[in-house]
This record gives sequence, structure tokens and C-alpha cells, in this order.
Amino acid sequence: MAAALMGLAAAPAALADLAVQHSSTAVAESAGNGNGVPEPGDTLAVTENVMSLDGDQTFTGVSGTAASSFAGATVTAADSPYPDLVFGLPTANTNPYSVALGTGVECGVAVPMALTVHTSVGDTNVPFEVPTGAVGPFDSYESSDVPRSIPDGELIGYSSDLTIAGTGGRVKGLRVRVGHITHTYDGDLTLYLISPDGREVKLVGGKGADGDDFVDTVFSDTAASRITSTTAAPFTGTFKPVQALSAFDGAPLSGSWKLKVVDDSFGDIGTIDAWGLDVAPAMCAPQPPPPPPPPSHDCGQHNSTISGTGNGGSKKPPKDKPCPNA
Ligand SMILES: [Ca+2]
Ligand SMILES: [Ca+2]
Ligand SMILES: [Ca+2]
Repeated sequence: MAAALMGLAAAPAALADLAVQHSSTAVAESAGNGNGVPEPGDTLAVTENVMSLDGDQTFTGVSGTAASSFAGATVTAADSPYPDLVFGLPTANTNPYSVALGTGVECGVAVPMALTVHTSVGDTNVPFEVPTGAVGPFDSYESSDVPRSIPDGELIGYSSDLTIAGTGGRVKGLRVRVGHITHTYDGDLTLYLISPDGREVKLVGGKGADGDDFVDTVFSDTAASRITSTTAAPFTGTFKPVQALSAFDGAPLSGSWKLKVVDDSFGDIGTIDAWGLDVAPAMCAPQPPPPPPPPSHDCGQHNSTISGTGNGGSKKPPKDKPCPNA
């Protein structure tokens, strides 16, 4: 009996689909250019908070192993214990993971990480990201793909384009300005922003009932509150989006952005008249130049060739330095 149980316990833990997920990531610069901003060339101390969504058990015997296959990212400390994972409680690794970023990593990318969480009932995978860069100055861009009719009573909607020219950079902050939408029943409408690399964030949906229009509505993660069922059209002011705009951090800045407006109910109709974006690029500081090489020994050098070129040669040149192992 006991032997059979031991045999079961000794079986290798299978990769299970445990209800453990990413909660939040904190990153500190442990070596690099010393400005406290995580960026290419730095080595980063990474704390990854994970959380159990399993109300039926507490996960024990927990540890984590971090890895990354991203070019330029090297995990230099991969393993850490975790305290037991209690339902709903974000829990940090006891020892920070360490990730060294090469100087060739693009500023502003979110470096994808793979964390294997080991527990006494099996292992599970928790993907997370290591952000890089600081928030640069915001620039404003306006869509010229207006005015556009919003198709009535269908789910594809109209995606109005806003193309940001240029060759690069990554997003580190973003606000959406809906200057004007004309519509006779705002409750029909759902608005999304789509990035050049296809990320989609829902801004607002089904609010305003039979109220008309959006006028100077700004969506920002730092706003105090969302548009709710009690917010009156035309929603002039700054509001939190339904989903966080920080999902665009690390996205390419240049390219085609889209405001997608869906009217899912027949009858009332409208148009997208004006909209724009305020976008901050990720900024990174350079790394200090490498330290100079140590001074070379001048053993074996003929000092007379250095100092004996004076007038008359009455002084003896200093003796040549012997080499230690000559
Ligand atoms: Ca730094
Ligand atoms: Ca109306
Ligand atoms: Ca409609």
C-alpha cells in the first residue's frame, strides 16, 4: 500500500493546465547606464507576480523558471522559489530573475518571457513581458480618412485610417481623441483602436442610449473613470477606455492605425467626422562607453628611443624595464 503510493508520488509531474496566471511585472535596473530605466544594454532584476485563480486548492512547493527566446535577451538568473499560491493573491518570486539585454535590442520593445511555474501538482506556463524604455514627448496625429459613414446594423463596421509616417520607434504612451462622431443613437456604437501590428483595444461600447454624437471625447488610461450607463452623450471629456491602452506599449509607432466603429442595430445611422491620436515614443539612453583597457607594461621597451632624443645626450637614458618572466 505504502509502496504503491510512493510509486505514484515518484511519477514525473505532467505539464498541467493549472489556473495560475500573470498578475504584474516589476523591473529594476541592476546594472547598466544607471538611470533606472530598463533599456538595451542594461541587466534587469525582474519580479513576476503570479496569481492563482483556483479556489479549490492552495498551490504548494512552488518555484519558477524563466526563459526567453527573444534575440538579444539572456536570462542570467532563471530560477526562484515562490511562496504558496493562495487563491486571488498576487505572489512574487522570492529572488528576482535576471535578464541581460544586448545593446542591439530595439528601444521600447516588450521582451516576451516564458515562465514555467512548478508546483506539487504539476507545472504550468505563464507568459509575461519585460517592458523597456521611458515615455517620450507626445505628438499629435489626425486622421484624414474622414468623414466616413458607419454601416448600419452590421458587425464589420468602418475602420477609419490614420497613417503615421516614418520608419520606426515603439509606442510607450497613447491617447485617442474622438473629435466628432455624428449619430442619432450612441447606444448602437462600439469603438475600437487597432494598431499597425494588429492589436485591438475596445474603447467604449453600447453607452449613451438614444443620446446623440461623440464630441471631443478623449480616451486615456490615466482618466478617472470610464463612460458608464449614466454618462450623458456626447461624452465630452477624458475617460478610461474599456480595455487599457497600455496594450499598445511596444507596438510599432509608424504605420496604419484604425478607429473601428461598429453600429450593431438597425435604424439610427451616423458618420465618423474627426479623430486623432496622441502618441509618445519609447526613449532610451545610451550605455556608457566601455572602460579603457589597462595600461600596457613597457617592459622590454628601449626607453632610450623615448627619452634620449634631447640635446647633446649628456644624460643617460633610464634603464629599460625588465620583463617579469624574461
Ligand atoms: Ca538604464
Ligand atoms: Ca437620439
Ligand atoms: Ca444603427
